[in-house]
Amino acid sequence: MPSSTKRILAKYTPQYIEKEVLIEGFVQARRDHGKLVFIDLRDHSGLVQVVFNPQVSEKAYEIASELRPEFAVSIIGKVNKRPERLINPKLESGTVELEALELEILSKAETLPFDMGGEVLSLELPTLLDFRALTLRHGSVKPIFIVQASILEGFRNICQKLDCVEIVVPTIAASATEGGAEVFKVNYYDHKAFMTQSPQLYKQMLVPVLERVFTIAHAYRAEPSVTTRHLSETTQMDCEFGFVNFENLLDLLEISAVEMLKHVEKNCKALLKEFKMEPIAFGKIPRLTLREAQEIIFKEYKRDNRSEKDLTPQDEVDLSKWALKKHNSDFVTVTHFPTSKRAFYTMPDPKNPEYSLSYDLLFKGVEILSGSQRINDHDKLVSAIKERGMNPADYKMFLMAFKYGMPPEGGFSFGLERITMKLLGLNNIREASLFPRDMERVDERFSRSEEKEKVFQKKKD
Ligand code: AMO
Repeated sequence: MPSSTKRILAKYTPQYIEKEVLIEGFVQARRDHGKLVFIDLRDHSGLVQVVFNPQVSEKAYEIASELRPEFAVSIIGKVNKRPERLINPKLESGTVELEALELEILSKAETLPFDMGGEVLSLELPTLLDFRALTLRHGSVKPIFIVQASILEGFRNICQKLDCVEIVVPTIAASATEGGAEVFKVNYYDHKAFMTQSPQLYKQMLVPVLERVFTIAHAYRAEPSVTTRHLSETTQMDCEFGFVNFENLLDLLEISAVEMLKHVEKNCKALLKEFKMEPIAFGKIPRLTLREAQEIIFKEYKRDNRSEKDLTPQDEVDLSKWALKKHNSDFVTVTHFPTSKRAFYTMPDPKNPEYSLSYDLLFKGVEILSGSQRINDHDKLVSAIKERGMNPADYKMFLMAFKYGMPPEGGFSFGLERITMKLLGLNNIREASLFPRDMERVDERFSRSEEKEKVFQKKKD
């Protein structure tokens, strides 16, 4: 191939009618019509049809007979207008086809383990994940991560508008960041260390430094069960603000959620349509205390969970239905969870310390965010650590920040994969993670003895 020719993308081919162009990409499908060979060529912009005609180039036609799905190729060809009846309205390049003059195979591919050519990939989830390096290429899977990139961009944009500085924090820590048993221990040069359950402690330590911070961080949770909403490694989008009160925090979290998702709706219109999702309902977000939420569940859905310490997954689904019906909102904010159920750094409500100045944001039936006003008094924080049976010595660095002046502060954390899942109507959070980690897999599925398999199946949702 002449290296001087500039590559153009499939979707721009209609701008080059009657011109010679170079395109590069993968063979999506090949159709052999005897005298002619057709391929759909896929690059990161989309598809374009290429025709190999021996009358035009004997050599290219001959090489084309070798082509199979997922071969990477480089083609020089002439862009021809398609006759009216052959226009494909589903393709951006559907008004043209490329008549191949030269063809070079850049990389061959083995025979695929299943058909990747159709519009949908009808595979069971384990197979979809077992062949992740391949299935991610499919036209029904790849867009999930384009939308996910837009969520991240929307989050960054709103954080910058809110004057937050982006920080990068460690994922190896001296203590369990959230407490509890769901923590992976690391053998760190024969010292005790943990994978961070969240960026929590680090973002708080940065408040006296930068006042407003945000981070996109990996969080590791040794989840003891398998559900459709939990991963063992997840991506959290966190904010932390100094000099704020509880009301400010509720406003900030709601603005962040709305702005972030409006950004996605604006920038991924066509992709969201492909997932057949209704536009997001952005009515005024209702705010309920946990107890008020449980009253609604009792009255409207006849389940009496009024003394429970948290919402059940079904409560989250029903509350979201209620918020949509009554407030035209796909979001609902729930506040004041019992202090004993929240992490040690959560501020108890001074009016009733049994409950805390905490909140969750539900979106389309699932909690996508959690956070709180924090305890910013050093001694109270030490007491809260002790009350939970933990050792303040394990939090030495964290506590140092509080010893030397910490303003009233608070923040929140969004779960990236949960938002992606709900936004696109996916059934399982694993579909919203490029390489999901859970009890049964790190890249590859673990093999288990029959006995272990039985125990494992019991832990499934
Ligand atoms: P929390 O533990 O509620 O709070 O996590 C915040 C958000 O992260 C997502 N999330 C998960 N997603 C998938 N799999 C998991 N195992 C998982 N765990 C959490 C959820 C959840 O709402 N430090 C606090 C936040 C704060 O107070 O600022 C925290 O981590 O969407």
